[in-house]
Amino acid sequence: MHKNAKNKIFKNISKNSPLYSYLATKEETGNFIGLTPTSAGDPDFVSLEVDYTKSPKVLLINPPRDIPEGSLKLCIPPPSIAYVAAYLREVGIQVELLDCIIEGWDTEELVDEVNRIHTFGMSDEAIADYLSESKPDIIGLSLVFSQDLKNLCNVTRIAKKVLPNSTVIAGGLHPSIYPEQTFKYATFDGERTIDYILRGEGEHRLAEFVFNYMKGKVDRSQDGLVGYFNNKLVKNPETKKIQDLDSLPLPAYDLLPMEKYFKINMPSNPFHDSKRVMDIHTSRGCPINCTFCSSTNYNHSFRTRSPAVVQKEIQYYKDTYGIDEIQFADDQLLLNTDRAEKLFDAITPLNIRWCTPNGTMVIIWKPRLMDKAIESGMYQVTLALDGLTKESHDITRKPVDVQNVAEKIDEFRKRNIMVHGFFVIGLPGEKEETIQKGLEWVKTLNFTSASFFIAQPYPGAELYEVELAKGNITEEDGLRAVKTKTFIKNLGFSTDFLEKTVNAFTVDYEKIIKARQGDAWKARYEKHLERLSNKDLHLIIGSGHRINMLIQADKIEAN
Ligand code: B12
Ligand code: SF4
Repeated sequence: MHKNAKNKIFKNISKNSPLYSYLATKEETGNFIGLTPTSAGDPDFVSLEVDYTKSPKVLLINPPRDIPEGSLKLCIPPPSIAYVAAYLREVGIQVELLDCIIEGWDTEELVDEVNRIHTFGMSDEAIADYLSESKPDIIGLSLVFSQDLKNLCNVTRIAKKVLPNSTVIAGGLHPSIYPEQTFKYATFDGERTIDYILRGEGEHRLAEFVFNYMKGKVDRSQDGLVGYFNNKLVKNPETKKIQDLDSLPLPAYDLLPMEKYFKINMPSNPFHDSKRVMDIHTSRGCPINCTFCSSTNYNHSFRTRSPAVVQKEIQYYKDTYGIDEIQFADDQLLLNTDRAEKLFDAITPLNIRWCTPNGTMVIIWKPRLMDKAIESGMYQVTLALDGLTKESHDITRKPVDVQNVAEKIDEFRKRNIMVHGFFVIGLPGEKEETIQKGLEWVKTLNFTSASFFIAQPYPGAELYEVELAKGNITEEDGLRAVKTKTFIKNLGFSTDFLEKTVNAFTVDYEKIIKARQGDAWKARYEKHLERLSNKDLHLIIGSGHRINMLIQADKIEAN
């Protein structure tokens, strides 16, 4: 076990689990430049049967997505492949991007009748046509959500069929932590359709891989590389993280059809305030260790970009794309308060609106930080309480000062800021009475909107590993896109109670908010409700009864 690993692995994670071995072997410190060898020991080159006399073309793909019926089809230019592409391009590698979601926006298919799950994005034929036209030598696929593992593997299947000599590489959180499972799902008729997995941040690793490829070889001991050699799995730990995030070029969004995203206009917070919106990441990582979160295990060490560089990035998007809003997608935008204040000071002159669709921690917000944030353009904040009571926070390890929550919300509301609440309900160890008590308390809070998530075991999270080890879930449960049900057995309270209570409360709370806000509610959502109801835009998947809560709340009054 690596010397730093002990602090991060909680004793409840089984020693036999992939997450344990992933955490035990990785170190999150150190810097490296992709062009120098990153092998843990000496490089161990293996010959590749490729034509390395020409410069290879790399195609990076964001696969189609699964979502439950009635959900809003959120869609941003994918930062994962755009970041990796920018670095490849900077070091002179020919690279192209394909976002199957935006390119197949209107293509939807019901893939799970029981759970009413739909896949949207390019059809198999469209992907095959694209590949045979583009003819990349190396195809890199990105998996952001575990629930899309099958979609990623379907693309690798098509890739190997159309271009059998291409080299196929997968990356992202899920393949990094669960490489064996990823290879298993990508095996069709006994043939593996993924050649390698590159664990962790892909910028430097993929560049190094391509440079070796150009010499006709692969380094079997490359940092984070996983692959089969002579039919034996070689699984190298990911021991390096990029410390100097400022050294990375801006995501290569110019390789994506940006106007299509602006036209669809469904970013992370789809109820935005402005017309042209982009997501932005000012940091990576989160050390908080909430039990239900996979992100903290994948990127544990918190690293930041400097305020001046973020300011330049926003200015660039303003000049290039005419954006008028940004949405911060950091896991931990505010962890370092001093830096957050400097960031807000830096963006104040840009005259831009902004919000935090991702949760921020309630305990961090103090009046001075609020004022600086608001002065710099914040119009909405998301407070991630996640648990409903002190007992639930003890279970999740989320630090929340429950007694101050109401006051913090009121402080924001006094300043005319919209406040969204995040709640995760139904964790093993919670009780019916505490859930009910907690929801009664939520009714007293002055949120302007809230999301109530039924706790899901996301692969990479401690919750997933613990429940899997106990036999309360299966691996398949971690790959479902279902959000309105729980698949965790032996919760200690009735599943029926949980699902009915949470799903009904979601709509009830929206009604409470709507009644409280009166005309302001309508004024805020009118344009969005109108847009969502336009079927030609395909902004909501399917047409079932589990439609978005806002629309339900709106319909209830109309009826
Ligand atoms: C922004 C975000 C969203 C946004 C949009 C995401 C999008 N891309 O469309 C929105 C708000 C829509 C969203 C929604 C949800 N999200 Co979310 N989201 C994120 C977040 C914060 C950032 C993702 C991101 O863009 N990162 C930035 C890029 C640069 O990082 P990256 O993707 O990891 O890519 C790097 C490496 O992984 C690697 N890499 C990636 N791809 C490839 C490919 C190759 C070939 C190589 C070599 C390398 C490589 O290199 C990249 C650059 O270094 C992540 C947490 C996180 N920090 O990653 C959660 C996260 C992905 N979300 C998560 C979840 C659970 C959800 C929801 C299910 C929540 C809910 N209950 O509704 C929904 C589901 C949405 C859906 N499927 O419809 C989980 C997923 C867990 C899992 N195991 O599946 C995460 C990890 C958060 C968590 N708490 O654990 N999300
Ligand atoms: S839920 Fe948020 S605070 Fe908790 S570990 Fe994940 S990113 Fe950090």
